[in-house]
Amino acid sequence: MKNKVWYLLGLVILFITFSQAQEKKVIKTDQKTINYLEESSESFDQRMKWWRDDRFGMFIHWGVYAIPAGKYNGKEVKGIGEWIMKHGEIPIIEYEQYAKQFNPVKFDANEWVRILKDTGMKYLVITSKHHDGFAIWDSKVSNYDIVDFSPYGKDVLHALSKACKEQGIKFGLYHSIMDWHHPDAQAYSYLKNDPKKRTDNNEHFAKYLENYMKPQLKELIDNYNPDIIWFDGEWVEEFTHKQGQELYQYVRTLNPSILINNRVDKGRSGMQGMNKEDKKYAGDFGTPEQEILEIASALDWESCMTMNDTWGFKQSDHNWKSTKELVHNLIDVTAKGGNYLLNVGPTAEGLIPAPSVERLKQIGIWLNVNGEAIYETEKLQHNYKQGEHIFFTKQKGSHVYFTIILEKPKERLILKNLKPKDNSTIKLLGFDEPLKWEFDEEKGLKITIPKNILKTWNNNSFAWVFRVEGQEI
Ligand code: H79
Repeated sequence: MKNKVWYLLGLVILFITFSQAQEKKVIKTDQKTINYLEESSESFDQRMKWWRDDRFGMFIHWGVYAIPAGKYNGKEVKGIGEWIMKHGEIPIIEYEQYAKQFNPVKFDANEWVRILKDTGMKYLVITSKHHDGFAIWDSKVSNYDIVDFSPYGKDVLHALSKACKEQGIKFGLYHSIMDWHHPDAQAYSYLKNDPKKRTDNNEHFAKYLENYMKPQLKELIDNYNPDIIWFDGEWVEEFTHKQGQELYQYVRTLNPSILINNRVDKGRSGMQGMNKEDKKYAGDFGTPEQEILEIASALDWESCMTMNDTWGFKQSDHNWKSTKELVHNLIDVTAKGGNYLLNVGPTAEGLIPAPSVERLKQIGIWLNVNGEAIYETEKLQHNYKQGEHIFFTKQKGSHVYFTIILEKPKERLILKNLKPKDNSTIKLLGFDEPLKWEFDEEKGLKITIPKNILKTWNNNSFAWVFRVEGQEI
């Protein structure tokens, strides 16, 4: 009897060892055969296609910081809301008390995705983990998450990824490399000026990457199948260029079709967000933050921006941009070949603030009429702009051009760079009436706008789009 038990046990051990060896072998060969850092331009173009076509996405910064909402110990803390832990110098143990209160009972994933869709946005990027280290999904790697640590007890990312998939919206995750909560990752944030500062920060940080961040990313990719991983906080000094490249490789190995921003590596030059040119850095697109590139770029880029002055909800921030400014930004970005990722910071209860909802609704009304000039467009070969208030885009792979004017026009609009096809019709989107036009090699294209149409320009016009079939000159 005893012998039999030993024999069986031996078999089990042999089997486990064998299957583990097999598993390792598979992972190794995969990593050897595909170097994702050296992708052909065809494969890159194919992977980027949906993102380039979609143009407009919603950024969501949501986490524990929505509870203090900018105030600590009754005092207003300066700066962006999601940085309150750092700017308010809140000790970890105190910040954890906020996490213990996080109970967003009004959160409704379908409602958020409905708002996003009605705005005309096509993809979502939400903070799975911001710099404060708190996870808004049910992580098995840590207890510091919304299910294990907070009264709410429900997995927000599960609900949101499901709602997005059901409603045809691409789903992305923002994930911070910097982490103010994990003991192995804190050197930059808390111990920097400490006389007892660790001298082995790099080793600790490497452990945090291997044993914590990567397993969490694997969970996220396995469970929620995100289309984008949007890294941030890559500037911490312990994080290296080599680790960045490995991280890129790691994520693509888990899902080859995923898109990854350039903050996965150390290439970003300041808030302008495009890569420095001295090395080859990992990452699929540049990330200008709170700004729009001055001129078009041949590289892919996405401008992320707040609607007021904070990413995470802050009670006292009422400095909202006007809808007109937001629509103009979307046009400016699109004409320069970029994407626009516009942020909302929901409250601790789980609601998108009313001033954001109002603006999103208005943007949606504009896009409903004029979206043709934004989605699936490309930038013009020569001029994306004429003067300060006229922008151009072009329907991909066709001869249809869009002239977008940001201010009320006069009765005649003169364009220097477009030659319409003979006998073609020029229309103003939203109006049925074909417009009179004349073309002269020297003077350019002259479009006449009837008075009855001109009269309809009002505060909610934001911008008008002329559809011209022809060619660039
Ligand atoms: O998540 C939002 C913000 O919390 C986060 N990024 C957006 C998307 C953010 N973190 N920090 N900041 C914004 C401002 C920090 C800028 C700096 Fe730097 C970090 C200055 C020096 C280190 C930017 C990155 C300039 C150089 C590296």
